[in-house]
Amino acid sequence: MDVKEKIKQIEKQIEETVKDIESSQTLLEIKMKFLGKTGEISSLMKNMRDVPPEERPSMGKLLNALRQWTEEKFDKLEAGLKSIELKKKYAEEKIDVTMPGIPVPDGAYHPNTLITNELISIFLGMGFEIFEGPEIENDYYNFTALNTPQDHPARDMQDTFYLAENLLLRTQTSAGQIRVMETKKPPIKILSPGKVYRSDDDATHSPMFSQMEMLVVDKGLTLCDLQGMLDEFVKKIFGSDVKTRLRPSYFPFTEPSVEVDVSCFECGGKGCRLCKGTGWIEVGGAGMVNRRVLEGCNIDPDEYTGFAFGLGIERIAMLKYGINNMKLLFEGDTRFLKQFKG
Ligand code: FA5
Repeated sequence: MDVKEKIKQIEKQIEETVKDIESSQTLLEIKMKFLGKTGEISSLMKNMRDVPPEERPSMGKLLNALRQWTEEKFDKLEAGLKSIELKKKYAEEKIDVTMPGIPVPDGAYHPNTLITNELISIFLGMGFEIFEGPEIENDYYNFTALNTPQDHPARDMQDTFYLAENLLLRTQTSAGQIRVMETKKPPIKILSPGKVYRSDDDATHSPMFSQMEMLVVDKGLTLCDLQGMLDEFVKKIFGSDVKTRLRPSYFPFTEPSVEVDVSCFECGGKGCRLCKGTGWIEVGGAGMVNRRVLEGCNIDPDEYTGFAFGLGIERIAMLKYGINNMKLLFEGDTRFLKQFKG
């Protein structure tokens, strides 16, 4: 067919196809049919090779004019359609600011987080710094440097998860005491929260739980300073009427060692179900840092003394919020968790 004829035909075809077009997407598809790499106009241009050389300039002119005409036509149509589509989109997306909102339920802090934050704020207020040790520890920091050598019977007090011969999941945040004393010289005032692991599982014990450790090393510290600090912290967390009591105990890394009891805040010390009739509730272990531990960290025990205290966060949360099963703290049941608003 004669090229001029073909051009006319294409123009007519374009006019007809775009006549009723309503979407810019369809327009784009049609545009490709004519102007795309394999489109009709491009094919015509490729056929120029077959046109005799003397006719090429005039033919080229005609084809360029067709191309330009087509491009302008599609551009114009596209602009018009896009503007209609945008208006339609805006109309559909119109926001009625008078409509009632969709309520987003309030989140709640986990009881462990509440207790941890409370403890941190109490101890930061007393001038403590925070230290976080690793959860995967080696035997040295978790036991040996804490005066608990390989064959020490106290290793049986904490059923340990071993990862390799010398590598374990720490059983106590006390491991952090050594890491701190190795690198920092007294005066030391450290608070160390974190997860610990033991092969232990019942209503009041979990294989993974959280502890919070306090360590103070300075000149002239005595057990009275420990009791003074405990009194202060216990009153802040459980109430101003609550008293503390130190009971003799044993930990290899403290000497003397004590168990820390608080007077039952439920019955005021008269005896109830919570304190099992004793009037006292145990909250953690403590003591004066054993001089062998200080020596191992190159701190002179004749110049410095220290005290340490370790408690279980879940245990404090259970006491404070009256939770009777530790499992509730790990199950993630939102019916339970949403009761705790911080
Ligand atoms: C210790 O872990 C010592 N490191 C504490 C310490 C620190 C003593 C500094 C002296 C100086 P104990 O094994 O008693 O002590 O654990 C401390 C607290 O962790 C307990 O009072 C209890 O509240 C909590 N606890 C122990 N085992 C579990 C468990 N399986 N699940 C939940 N809480 C636990």
